[in-house]
Amino acid sequence: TCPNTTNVSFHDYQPELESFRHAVLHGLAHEHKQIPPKFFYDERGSQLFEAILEQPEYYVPHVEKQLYRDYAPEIATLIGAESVLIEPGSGSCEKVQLLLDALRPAAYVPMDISGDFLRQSSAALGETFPWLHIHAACLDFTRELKLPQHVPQGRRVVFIPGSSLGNFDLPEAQHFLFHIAQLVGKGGGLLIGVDRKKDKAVLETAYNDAAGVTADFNLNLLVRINNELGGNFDLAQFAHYACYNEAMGRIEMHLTSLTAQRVQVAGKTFSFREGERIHTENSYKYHPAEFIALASAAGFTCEQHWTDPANLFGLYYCTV
Ligand code: AVJ
Repeated sequence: TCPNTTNVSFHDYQPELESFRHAVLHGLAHEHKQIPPKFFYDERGSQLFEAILEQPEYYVPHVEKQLYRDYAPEIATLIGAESVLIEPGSGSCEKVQLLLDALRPAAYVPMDISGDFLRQSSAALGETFPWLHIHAACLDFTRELKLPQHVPQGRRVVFIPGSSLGNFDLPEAQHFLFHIAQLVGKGGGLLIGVDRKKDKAVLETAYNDAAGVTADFNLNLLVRINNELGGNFDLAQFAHYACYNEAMGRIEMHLTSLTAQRVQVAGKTFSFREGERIHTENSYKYHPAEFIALASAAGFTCEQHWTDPANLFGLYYCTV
């Protein structure tokens, strides 16, 4: 069969790829060694992340998808038909599919930094939903949020599922929400899924799955450094470590050096003490009242929020 993708347009804003080399050399030279989480997502890392989403302990996608199944009609009533639905970091466009039939937007604007992935997922979505007008935008949404030309008029609603906001610290998160408020304008909306604060054991289990997929995902960063930057990390000498920092309200992921050792990266030498860690990710959790306060500081009013029976995850609809 010949795929009909005439309902899909693609706009390449050629996102500037921040240098992995610079981030690693800079991050490892720091007294508190760190590498930003966005560098997890090379091809293997993206595959491992998809596998994390399948782990039973990582409740986030399971609970969130059920919220969309349960509340799609109510969400659609709040948003109204003929909206322009914008999804920064759309990835596989999986979750939006649970809303499209109820929502019937005038257009869907998936945004992703990975051009090939965006092309594939928007073409596939266009086949599943032949009535949907898709305007895909390849860009780095942490740097710029812009809509392609020829996107129709209509209430603009930004959709951020998956608790992606959790990777930002508070000032960054407020800044990001403020930019979204500007993009959607008066009358515009934000539909956002945000993980909640909860029992430490539940959180720590979610980031320490029994199959070890999250550990592989974390350690893949060292594989990537070895392959792309001529590194010589010995993977057997580092261990995945994830813990809930209750004072900061965040899951932290680290890679712990199991011995005192030296490692070469791009011709430079870095030494590790036994037990020294590389901080690779923060995942902030929010009580509903905390998220609502953050959103209102950025110019949003929370119109409605939903949670699952176990109070694990929060879904919010906010307007400007
Ligand atoms: C994609 C940032 C929402 O923090 O829960 C999952 C990433 N890391 N397991 C999260 C992640 C380890 C995820 N976010």
